[in-house]
Amino acid sequence: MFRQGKQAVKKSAQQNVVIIYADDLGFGDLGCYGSRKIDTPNLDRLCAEGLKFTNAYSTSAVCTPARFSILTGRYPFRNDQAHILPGDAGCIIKRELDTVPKLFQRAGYHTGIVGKWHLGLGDGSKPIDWNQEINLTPIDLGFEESFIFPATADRVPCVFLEGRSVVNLDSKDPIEVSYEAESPFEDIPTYYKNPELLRVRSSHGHDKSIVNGIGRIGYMRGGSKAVWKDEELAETFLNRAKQFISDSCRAEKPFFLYYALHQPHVPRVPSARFEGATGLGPRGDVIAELDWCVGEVMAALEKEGILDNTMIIFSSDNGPVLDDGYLDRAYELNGTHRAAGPLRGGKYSKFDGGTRIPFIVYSSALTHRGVSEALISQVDLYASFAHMLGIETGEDSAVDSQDRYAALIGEDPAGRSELMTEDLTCGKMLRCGSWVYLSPSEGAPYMPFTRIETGLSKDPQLYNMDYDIGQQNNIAWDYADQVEKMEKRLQEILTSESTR
Ligand code: NG6
Ligand code: CA
Repeated sequence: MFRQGKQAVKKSAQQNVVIIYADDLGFGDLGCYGSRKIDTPNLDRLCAEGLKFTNAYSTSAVCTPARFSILTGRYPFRNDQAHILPGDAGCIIKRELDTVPKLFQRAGYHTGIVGKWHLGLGDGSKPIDWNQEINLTPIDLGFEESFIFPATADRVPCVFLEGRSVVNLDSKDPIEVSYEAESPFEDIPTYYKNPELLRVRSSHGHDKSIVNGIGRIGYMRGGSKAVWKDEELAETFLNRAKQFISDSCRAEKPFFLYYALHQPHVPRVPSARFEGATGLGPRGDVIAELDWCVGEVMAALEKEGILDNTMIIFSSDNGPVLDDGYLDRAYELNGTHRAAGPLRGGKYSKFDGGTRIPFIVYSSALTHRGVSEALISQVDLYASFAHMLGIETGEDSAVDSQDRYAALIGEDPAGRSELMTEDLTCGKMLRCGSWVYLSPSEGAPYMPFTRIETGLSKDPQLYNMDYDIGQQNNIAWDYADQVEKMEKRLQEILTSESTR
């Protein structure tokens, strides 16, 4: 158990909570985090009136494990399936596991998820039949309302799921999905067979089914009425989020909404009004669109008269990547924009660019506004919300989650004493105070396709964040004692117990 700072639990007024979770948004992508190339007025407002964290981390440099942690309060290593999942994977969160939405449910909240899921669907006992009700979805894990897409915008099936069922199913046009190397469906358009259908070419992968003129990961047949239009994704999710807010208000219930945006993950297809919104091409444009979505949610809360009684937490699942598999000119048009800000590496990497992410809290419960340097992890939301809601948690719930409510509302400037993150290969990083330790691991130091430094090295690495935020000087050899101490601590965490 690493839960610390358990304080006398007192019930505070039931404020609504909205988590807005971006996909692959970097530490330097927003105006309020230093970008001069992308205007993000709505997030800048959230920041100006809220609290901006500069030492907040997700638990992983990729999506599925980070999402597993934010929803369960457990580090990804607790679940050996917590890796980037294909679109037809079974759900990796067991039905009986405690989750953040279950916590809110216990406190009498109306709970909902809108947006990207990417934690698998169905109990895994048999392959998913997309034409039937699916037996394990977010509604089995604490979300009363669920409107999601299954995996990522670049993975099939490119459909929405509401509750247990695909939206707009047509029994005459059943949906079939395959993640085999070769297409089992002869009659579908595919990347190499039908290049004339492509509106953007891939730089790596994304060369199976063509859906809406875009090469995807995996093959899909059928479901033509159910397939989403990429340029409408943002508005579809936004409208659902707004609907959930107004339904909760009509029901006169406090609510918890997990609004998982798909931007700026690839493929980056903004709606027409955001095309060309920035000079950075589609990646910049979808960040401008993302900012607009945040503004729309705030406006919806304002219209209902509940903005003051709503805590908004904005963050991202992992760091940024420019070329993540499509030739959308993100690199060529990037200019002086630094998606990871001053941090080294990006998505996938063990350097801070992989997991140190924007994190903003907006709430009338804030006792301090401006900037917080407190060290916090997304894994802490579970225990912090439990504190906020006045709910005792089971011994084995959310074993890695620490109650950092005081840090979240600006009362505690320090936060955690340590936290752990992982890279694509599950290599570990441990941060203790200003020290960042990267444990030795196999693997190439550079991912040529994405042009990202992975941080992988057979040598131990130690950086001091106080004067080397860009992780340029490995001082492991100068501080061998510190390295030894941190490696030992890492092993202690990794062998700590959890019965589930
Ligand atoms: C990679 C994909 C990348 C992205 C990532 C998952 C290729 C070549 N690359 O395998 O495009 O989908 O998986 O991203 O297919 S995440 O944000 O969901 O973790
Ligand atoms: Ca992601």
